[in-house]
Amino acid sequence: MDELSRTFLSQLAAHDPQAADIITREARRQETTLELIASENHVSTMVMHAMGTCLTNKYAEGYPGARYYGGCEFHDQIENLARERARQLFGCRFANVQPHSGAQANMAVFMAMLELGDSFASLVLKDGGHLSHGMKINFSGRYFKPVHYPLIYDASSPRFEHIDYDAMRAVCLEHKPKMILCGYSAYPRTIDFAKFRAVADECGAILMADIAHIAGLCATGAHPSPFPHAHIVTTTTHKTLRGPRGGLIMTNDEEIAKKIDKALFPGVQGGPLMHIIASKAVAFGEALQPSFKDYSNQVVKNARALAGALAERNYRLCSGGTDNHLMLVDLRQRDENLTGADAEKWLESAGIITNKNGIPNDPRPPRVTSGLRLGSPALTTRGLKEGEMQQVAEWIDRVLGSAGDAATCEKVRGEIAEFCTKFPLNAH
Ligand code: DSN
Repeated sequence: MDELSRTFLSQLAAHDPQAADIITREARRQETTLELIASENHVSTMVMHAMGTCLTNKYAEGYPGARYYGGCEFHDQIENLARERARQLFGCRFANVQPHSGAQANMAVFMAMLELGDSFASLVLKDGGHLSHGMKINFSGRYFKPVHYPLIYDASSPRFEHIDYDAMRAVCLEHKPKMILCGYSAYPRTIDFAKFRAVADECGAILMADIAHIAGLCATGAHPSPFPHAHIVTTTTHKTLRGPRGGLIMTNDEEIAKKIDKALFPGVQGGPLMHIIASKAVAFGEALQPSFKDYSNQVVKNARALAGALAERNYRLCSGGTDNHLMLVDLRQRDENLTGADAEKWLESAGIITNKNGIPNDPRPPRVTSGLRLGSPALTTRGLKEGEMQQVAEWIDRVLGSAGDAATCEKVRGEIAEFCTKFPLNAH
């Protein structure tokens, strides 16, 4: 644990021992386990502590220079700093740093660009999409009309389980959606933003790229940028971008930027979380450093190394591998009875944190699944490299091969706790 957190927690222990104890045990959990959830990361000490500042005390509804409350001089400055750094990082003209989350960023875009009942196109949700891309009980599926484009499901195709761009075009030309969404939660391959834009132009649609998962890679060139292709880009700030939990919306179009600002506030949100915006500014500053480019490249190398090491142990990687920070493992080839739910549970008891995930055409229900989603961002932050990915794969296989045997899980847990001492958190 970093020094600042230690000092704070010892003072909190005197003030509120119950809360201090829970937070301390969570810190210990993070320190002694391997975090492989593709959407999670470990922020730096500075990003972490920028969140715990006096900026939380202020209402700053509105935008810099146009607030509804007095006393916002420094809130204007910090929000402008975050906006400027976001623009620089992604090479775009307008950034709104106020979304509390990725889902709220997406909601603001829907509100800005669509009317109730308008249609939009997105990937078949169970094949890697996100709930805010048209799930029936989400605002996006309840108040708007999603049409879905598929992956390639023909196992003989060299692009098996990649986006089917021809089918995407056909779906869009048939339904003429007002907006096309690309960007996913469990898609391990490069997204061809130019192809999406060509289809958007052909059918007169707006192209929205939700780069929540790959934002850090896009910012550093480890994945192609959605700009200039997408009209609107949304993201979270806490995944590969390694910032505080939050959202961000960007565009190059001034008219769209105005609509989005209005839709987010007062349309979707009230007071912005200014302490989080301060932390976003710090995180974007870190992401502008050359070392963040090295980090992002290593994230991709580590994912590839882990995927390769699992394939050697007879696990099938959906789509055949990965181009980014995540992989989707079809567990059935290793053991046809192995489910994602069991794998997640057994691995957690061994100190390996993952999430079960449906695979394309998964015959099992979402609470069971045949797949496991694994990602490299958090392990890369700790300093693990390709060599260590072999060891991680070996532990995963040992636990799953033992069917969660308690003695095996306990032994692996001990080995991992010992291993973790060599890769401390908050070393960056
Ligand atoms: N819940 C996130 C994920 O795990 O991918 C998406 O928002």
